[in-house]
Amino acid sequence: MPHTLFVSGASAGFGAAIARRFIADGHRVIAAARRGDRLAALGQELGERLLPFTLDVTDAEAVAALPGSLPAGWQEVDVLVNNAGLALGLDPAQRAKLSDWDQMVATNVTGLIHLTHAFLPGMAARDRGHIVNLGSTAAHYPYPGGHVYGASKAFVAQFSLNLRADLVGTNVRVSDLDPGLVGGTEFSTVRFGDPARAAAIYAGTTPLTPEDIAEAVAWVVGLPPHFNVNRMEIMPTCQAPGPLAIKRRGG
Ligand code: NDP
Ligand code: 8X3
Repeated sequence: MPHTLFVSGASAGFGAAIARRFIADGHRVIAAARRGDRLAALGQELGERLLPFTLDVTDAEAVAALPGSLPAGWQEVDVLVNNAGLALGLDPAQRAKLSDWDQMVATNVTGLIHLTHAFLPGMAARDRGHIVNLGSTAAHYPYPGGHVYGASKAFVAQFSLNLRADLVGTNVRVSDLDPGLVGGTEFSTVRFGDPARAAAIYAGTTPLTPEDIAEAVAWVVGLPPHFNVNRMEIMPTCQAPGPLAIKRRGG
């Protein structure tokens, strides 16, 4: 049966790839992000089963108006993909900008819980639905400069499991998808504000792609209703968790 998905952060990267994949698989997608022109272009490309929806997930009022602010026929969302998110900066915590920390929390944590709060009651009432949250390996493996970004994704991982604790006994599923290095998105350009520095992150690697992430989401969502993926961690083969840091005297 075709699903109606709400994908946050669909104007670029993973979100656009997830929209393309689910439209190709016969579903309908509400594509949300701040850049309406990008969403309109995606709508032109993918046709009437894609609904462009301009939304800033940090706008609490606009998010609280959902799903009632969606057009008739689009309000019963089966799958919420909480994908909108960002990292800002890679300086050590003691040199980080407080405004960057605030924006990461507002988007990755508050935006995600507000969207969940808007759509979850309908899913529970219909006893059908799936929330797929985009976390990160940064939730589980600390790295220098990861501070609030990693912590925000740790929140996503734990929130996902806690939602499962409340939803057990219903047919509403929750999955936390935690990717490592993924190229072909705006993520590092947003993080550094410098395309050359962003490109250097992927130099000499074969990272995962946005289409790989869409494949993972399509698999998790396409599983039979009795099968819930709580958490899925994925990395490119060229990446692995590293050793703990040891600072040696004189080093
Ligand atoms: P991109 O920067 O390519 O895309 C991020 C998307 O989020 C854009 O569509 C952007 O759209 C949207 N967005 C950002 N802020 C807001 C906001 N306030 N309201 C609505 N939409 C917003 O990043 P990726 O596709 O790489 O990342 C997607 C998700 O996956 C993020 O949560 C990221 O943390 C996570 N992730 C990324 C990894 C990677 O290596 N790339 C690895 C692991 C996880 P717009 O600017 O138009 O609003
Ligand atoms: C994105 C992956 O390693 O840049 O979540 O934190 S990483």
